[in-house]
Amino acid sequence: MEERGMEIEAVKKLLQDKKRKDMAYEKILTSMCTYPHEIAAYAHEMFLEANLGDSGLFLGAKEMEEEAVRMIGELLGNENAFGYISTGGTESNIQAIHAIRNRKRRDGLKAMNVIVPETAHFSFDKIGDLLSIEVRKAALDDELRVDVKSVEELIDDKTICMVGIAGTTEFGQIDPIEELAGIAKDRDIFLHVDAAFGGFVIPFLQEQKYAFDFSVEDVSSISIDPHKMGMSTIPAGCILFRDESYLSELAVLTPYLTTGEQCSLLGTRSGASVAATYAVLKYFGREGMKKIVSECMELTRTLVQGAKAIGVSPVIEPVMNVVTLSLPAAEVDRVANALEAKGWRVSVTRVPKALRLVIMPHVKEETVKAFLDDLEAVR
Ligand code: 0PR
Repeated sequence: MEERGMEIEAVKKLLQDKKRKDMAYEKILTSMCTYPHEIAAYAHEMFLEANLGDSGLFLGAKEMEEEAVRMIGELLGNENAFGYISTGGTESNIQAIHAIRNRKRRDGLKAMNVIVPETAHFSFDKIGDLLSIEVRKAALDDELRVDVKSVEELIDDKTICMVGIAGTTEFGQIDPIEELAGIAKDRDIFLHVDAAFGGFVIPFLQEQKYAFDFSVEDVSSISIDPHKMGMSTIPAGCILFRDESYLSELAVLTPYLTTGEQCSLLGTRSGASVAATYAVLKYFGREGMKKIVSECMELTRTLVQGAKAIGVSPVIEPVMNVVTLSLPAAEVDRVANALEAKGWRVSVTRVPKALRLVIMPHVKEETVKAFLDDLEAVR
């Protein structure tokens, strides 16, 4: 830091220079984030200073958090679910496993394990590390859903939790949550559903309905991210528990604050993105959210049809707005690099190796057409 500060206009100029180096979302086909809706940006700015770590000082922000949690719970089949607005899927996943870990640790269990699908997001590797829990990875079926038999084989008397994913990061696939719930019930195991991406997509799909949320009796907790398909500002996730006692497992006493205890992983936390989440949910309603998802799915179909027309097939028929395209293994990186050279941002999946595209609300019809032209040219 310099001894003397700069003029405000000079700082603004610095910021503009930096902003020019950031990519605009238009040609980004790798991201699960997008432009926040304008009402989200408005709400965010209005509540910039609100700290929900000391929520007795910011009663309006606190009310919005409670209302957002209620609205999201209702969307996921239980308006009486318990939870809070987190910083995203990673924090929500951590807190779900943290809660059941604490419960089992009090019961005297040691050397615990959790079972996640091979497709699980890397946040579960962080969880294994942070909570000193073994993370066992279950195999997939042909459609890249978790193989329930493989999950069953991995269960032992130290298994405290199974995870199902509703909208896998790489393939946008939905695990068989009802079947996992059947095992959870029989074996009395906590079942966490990672719907960080799919939570704001699956309830609005027209073609097919999937049971993945609290409407499935033995689902214990769910992660869902407003900062992905929820059109909110970053950082906004949400962790919900069916049973309040699990949220209580996370409580830490905060005697000198306006609140007696905290269940969040963070201390100081943003009221701004909570306000943004609340504002978006109020503004769109179910109808508005359905329209966004329908548009993304329509473009997803256009992309898949166009790809097939030039001889490129999807790895699985897209279930949601994530498309993975099969190319000969030796060609995937070359094609991805050639597309990047044309200004696109695409990613490559691990197993099977394929080109991955996420069709977020910033992707428009002309973008898909231009992308297909470039794909045809470089393949
Ligand atoms: N669970 C699932 C199913 C996810 O897809 C993700 C993130 C998480 C949990 C973790 O969420 P947070 O990143 O909010 O903690 N999925 C994307 C990914 O890692 C996130 C992302 C978004 C990556 C934008 C890149 C990007 O540009 O691929």
